[in-house]
Amino acid sequence: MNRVCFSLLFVGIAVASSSPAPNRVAADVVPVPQTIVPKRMDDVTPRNVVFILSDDHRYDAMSFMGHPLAKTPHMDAMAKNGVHLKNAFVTTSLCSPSRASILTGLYTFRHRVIDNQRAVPDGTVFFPQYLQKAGYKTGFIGKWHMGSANDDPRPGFDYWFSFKGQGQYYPPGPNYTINENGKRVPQDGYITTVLTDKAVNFIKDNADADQPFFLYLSHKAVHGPFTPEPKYKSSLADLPFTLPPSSVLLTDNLRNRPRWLLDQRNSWHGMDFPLHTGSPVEAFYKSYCEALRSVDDSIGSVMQQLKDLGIHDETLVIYMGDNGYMFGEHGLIDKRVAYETSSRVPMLMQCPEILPAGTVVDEVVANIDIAPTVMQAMGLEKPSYMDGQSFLPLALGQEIPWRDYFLYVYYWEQNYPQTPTHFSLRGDRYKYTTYYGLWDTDELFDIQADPMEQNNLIYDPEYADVKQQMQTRLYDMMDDLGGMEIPLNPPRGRQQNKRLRKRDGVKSADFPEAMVVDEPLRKELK
Ligand SMILES: [Ca+2]
Repeated sequence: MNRVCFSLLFVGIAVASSSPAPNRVAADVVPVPQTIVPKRMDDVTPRNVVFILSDDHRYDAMSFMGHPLAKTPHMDAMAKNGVHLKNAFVTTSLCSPSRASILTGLYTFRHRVIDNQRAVPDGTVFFPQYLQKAGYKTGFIGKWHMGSANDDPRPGFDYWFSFKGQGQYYPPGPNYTINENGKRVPQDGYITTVLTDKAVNFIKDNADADQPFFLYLSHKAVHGPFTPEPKYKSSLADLPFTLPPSSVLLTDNLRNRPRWLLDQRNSWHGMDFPLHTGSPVEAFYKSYCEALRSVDDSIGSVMQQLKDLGIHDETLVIYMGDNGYMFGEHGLIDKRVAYETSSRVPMLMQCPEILPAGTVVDEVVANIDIAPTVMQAMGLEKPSYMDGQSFLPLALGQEIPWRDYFLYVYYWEQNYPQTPTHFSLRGDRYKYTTYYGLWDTDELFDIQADPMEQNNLIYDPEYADVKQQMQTRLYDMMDDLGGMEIPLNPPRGRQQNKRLRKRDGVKSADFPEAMVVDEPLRKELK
């Protein structure tokens, strides 16, 4: 699957070196222009695109993946009738940063929406602005969640239906309202259904227009606290459940796991004190999968509307999650970290007119690729400043240059101090993660031999060269992409920093065995 590393920004990472190159010159980072100039592709007929995003849906929670709890017939149908991009990732596993990457085509260190607390910087360009400028009809329906101060319509959309922050599964009171094109309207019922109804109406209203449409349907579900629709509540309660093997408590650190990881187990984002409750992970997981059933129904409703209007086969539909989620993996809940279950997302695509049914794409695709992909489907060239690349050719079976290494970044949040800043590089076989600004261990995994990331190879002499190559490549890549500075923000909001005493809450984890010595290392100094 590895093809020649692709051009422009990624030229600098094509060749691995075993030691840092002091005279290396980083590739130029193309700045984001402030004028929107869409460039049409002569050889592409623009088509309608529906992009459906869900919240916190992990990559494997679909029934066709063999998941023990999820029931997702419409997602299964998308994979059967279209394309399953089975190695889909997000560049930062967190709601706002991931959404900003989808909308800008940029890495987090470039769009600078580094957490869930802050607004988008002035001057940010969202890719639907190009679509709108090209004359297409654009609609945004659902969770925006970049800036909680207001839910005013954002640039790039002809139709707008959105709410502040996370939104609500049910209206919290009689006066709760949603912003529809600048007017306050009540939320009439369960949020997934409300958003789906608006989406279906948008498609109906725009199907006969002279120009194609772009719909961005952005679900609140399945973000916690997980609230299933009444018809699905407790529908999975009786299914058997087992925690993942990586959830087993380690009472020492002979396997050289990071201290922060072992400490996080007893925290807001750990399975021993999840969200500071005593609730079992099993109950969380089942509610999550029950809420997901309504998202799956939403896909079914959109598909049915496309069929009813006779535009099903010509419309490109993309489904993805904004980040993964852990239910006991590594002793954690939640996302943020670079581990597979957190950074991987479901990605499905369907367009029977052009995409062969049952296609599986192996290449690593990401949230930064959505903007270029949608733009290509609508006959517009990708702006050169974007970090991502259209994966439409991959789905068509075309041989194109593609990334061979994937960069992941996460920036420490004062609100959730359990998870450190980290940078991670994932190739076909190895994954290297460094935790920055922390006296702790880095990690190296052979993800082919050890897909659950349990055996840290970072201290194994046999892998010293691999570690060095991955480290060099990671920093070269960040240099080329403009990621060598860490964005900072002042504290804001609550800090979830508590531990539960009865679960060893006053003790910190052991240092990794490889970092502990029994004798002085410099015996010549008395
Ligand atoms: Ca999310």
